[in-house]
Amino acid sequence: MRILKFGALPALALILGACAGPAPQEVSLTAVDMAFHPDALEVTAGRPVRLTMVNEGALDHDFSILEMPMETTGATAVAMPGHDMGAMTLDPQLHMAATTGMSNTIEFTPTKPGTYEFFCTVPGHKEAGMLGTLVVKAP
Ligand SMILES: [Cu+2]
Repeated sequence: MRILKFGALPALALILGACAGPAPQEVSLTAVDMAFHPDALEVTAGRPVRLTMVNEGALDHDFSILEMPMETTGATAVAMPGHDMGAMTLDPQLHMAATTGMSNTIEFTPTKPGTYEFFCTVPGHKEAGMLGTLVVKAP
């Protein structure tokens, strides 16, 4: 009986997981003044990505990609509570801000393999080194 109990739990988790669709690819990075760590991320096309950014800097930062073929569910491609984009002339497809000491999470599914640049849109930050590459691999 005991063996059956322990065996049934992972099987149940597997079934529940399958019902919720493919498991998201968990990716995380840290923003500091003025860089992203790491500055290179790698994901697989066609699978949902759950990206978390932790802001360990003293300034507000964001993670933005100007253009990338992707699927999103609703407003998840733009997450920026308390973030002033008033002076911004850019209109990034993917944009997530985190104020100092906070973290934020965004979800999207990249649909086309390639190498995409990400950067911080706060004026002067990209120039100071806040940029990196997101590599989307073929499935
Ligand atoms: Cu920044």
